[in-house]
Amino acid sequence: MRLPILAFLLSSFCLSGTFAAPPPNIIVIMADDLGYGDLGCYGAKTLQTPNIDQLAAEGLRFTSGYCSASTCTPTRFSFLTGTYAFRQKGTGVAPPNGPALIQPGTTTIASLMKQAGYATAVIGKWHLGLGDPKPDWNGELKPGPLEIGFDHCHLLPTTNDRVPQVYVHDHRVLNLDPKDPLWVGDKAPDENHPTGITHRSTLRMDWTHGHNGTIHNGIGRIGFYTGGMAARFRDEDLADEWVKRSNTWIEAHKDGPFFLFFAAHDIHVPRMPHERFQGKTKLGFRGDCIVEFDWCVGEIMKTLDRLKLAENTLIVLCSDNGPVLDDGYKDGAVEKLGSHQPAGAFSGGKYSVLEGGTRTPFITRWKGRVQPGVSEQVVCTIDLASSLAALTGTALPETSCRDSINVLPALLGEPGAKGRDHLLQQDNNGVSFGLRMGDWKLVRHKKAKGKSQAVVSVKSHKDAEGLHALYFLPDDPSEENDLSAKNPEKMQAMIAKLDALIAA
Ligand code: NG6
Ligand code: CA
Repeated sequence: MRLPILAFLLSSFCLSGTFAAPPPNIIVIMADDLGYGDLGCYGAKTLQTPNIDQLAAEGLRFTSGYCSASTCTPTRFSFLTGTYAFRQKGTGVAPPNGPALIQPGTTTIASLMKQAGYATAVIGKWHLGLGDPKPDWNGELKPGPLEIGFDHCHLLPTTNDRVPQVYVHDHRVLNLDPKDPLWVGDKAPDENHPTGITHRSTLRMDWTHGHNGTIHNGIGRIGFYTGGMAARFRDEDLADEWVKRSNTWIEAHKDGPFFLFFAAHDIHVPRMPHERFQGKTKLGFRGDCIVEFDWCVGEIMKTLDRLKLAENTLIVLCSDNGPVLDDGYKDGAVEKLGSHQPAGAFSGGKYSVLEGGTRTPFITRWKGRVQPGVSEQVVCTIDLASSLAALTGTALPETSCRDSINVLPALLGEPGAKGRDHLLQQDNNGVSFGLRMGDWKLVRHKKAKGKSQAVVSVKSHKDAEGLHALYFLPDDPSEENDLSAKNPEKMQAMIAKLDALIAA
C-alpha cells in the first residue's frame, strides 16, 4: 500500500473513531458466573488459564471492566439492547417457559452489526426467553434471537440447571422426534414423575437448595419435563458443542465480516465438565470448569490463527456476573476453595451490588491494533452496543441503546482515552443498586424478596446499616468502611445522580 493512502486510513480512523479499512470481525466471549479473581491473568494462583492469559498478554486487560447486573438475564438483556434491564419489568432470571424478553424490532447489538453488513450468530447460553407468550417446544420457537438481529443461533435455551436439556437450533429443538414430543412445566406432570426429592439417593450430584425437579443425566433441575429423549444432551458435552459449532460457523464466514456472540455455559451450575477436565484442578468442578472455559477460548484463538484472522478480529472476553460458590448443588466449590479468591479483593459476588457482583474479567484483543497492556478505565458490557456501532460506522437510532456509552477509544486502548465517568450496577430485579463515580461507590441496599441461599464467598462481609453506604474504592476495595457520615455532600450528590439515572 502506498504511504499516503496508509496515512489517510490511519488518520481517518484515529480522528473519527470509525474504521476506513475493512471493519474487523468481532467475537464477544461471555463466561457465566466467572469472577474477577478466577483467571491467572487476574491473580489466580491455584489454577492455570494459559489461553486467556495469552489473550490478555496480547491485548488489553481491564481492571475496571464490568457487567451491568449481578445475574445473567439482566446482564444479557442490557448487553444486547444497550438499555439497563431494570427499565423493563420481568427481566430477572428467566424461567424455563419464559417468553422472549426482547421484542422483535428492538435495536440490538446484533441488529446493529447486521445493518453494518456483518453475518451474526449467537452460540451457547441464551436465557432471554423464547416465544410469545411462551416457548412452543414442539413447533417454531419464535420470537427469539433470529427476530432481533441474529442470522443464526445454536442455543441452550435458559441455563443448564433449568429444564429442558436440548439444543435450540435456529427456530427448532434439534433432533426432536415428533413421536416423542417435549413437555415442559413448572409442576410435576404426575405423581410418579421421578424428581430430585423422590429419587434423591440416585443423584450423581446432590442439591443444596432448589434443583429438585426433573432428573436428567443423574442431576436434579429447576422445573419439569418429559419427552424429547432423542434431543437431550449430556452436560459434559456442552463446551465441546459450543466450540465445534462456533469453529464451523467462523470458518463458513471467514471472508467476513462476522459478529459471533459466544455465550459459554461454564462455569454455571450444574458444574459438570467433560471427563477430560474432571480433576484438572484442586478446586473441584468449579475450578475444572474454569479450565474447560479456558480451553474453549484457546480453541477459538487457534481457529482464528489457522484462518489468518487474528489481526482482523476484535475479541472481547467478559462475564455475565460475579462468582458464586454454592449455587444450589454439592459440587465441592466451598469445601475445596483453599486460598483461591473468586472475586479477587472485592466483596460480594453473584446477586450482589458490591463490586464482586459485577466487576469481572474484561479483555479486548485485536492483534496489531490494540496495544497490549492494562487499562484502569471503567467499561461495561452495556457499552458494547454503542461502541461496536461506532467501530463499524453504524448509526444508532435516537431512542435505542439509551444507556450504552461509546467507549470505543478506551476499549481499543487509545492514548488518553477515557471510559465511563459513572456506572450503575443492579442486582437481579433492580431492587438494590450500586453507583460508581470515579473512585467512589454508592450502595443502595434494599432487601430483595425471597433472599437467595447461595454462598458467594467464604469471607464474611458486614453490610452497612441503613439504605445507603458510601465507599472509597482505592483504600477500601472490599467495601467495608462506610464513609457516608463523614462525606454527607458526596453521598447526597451520588444519591441524586442514582435517582436521576433510574428516572431517566
Ligand atoms: C437461581 C438459582 C441458581 C441459578 C440462578 C440463575 C436456585 C435455588 N437458585 O434462582 O442456581 O440458576 O437462579 O443464575 O434455584 S444466572 O447466572 O443464570 O443468573
Ligand atoms: Ca450467570
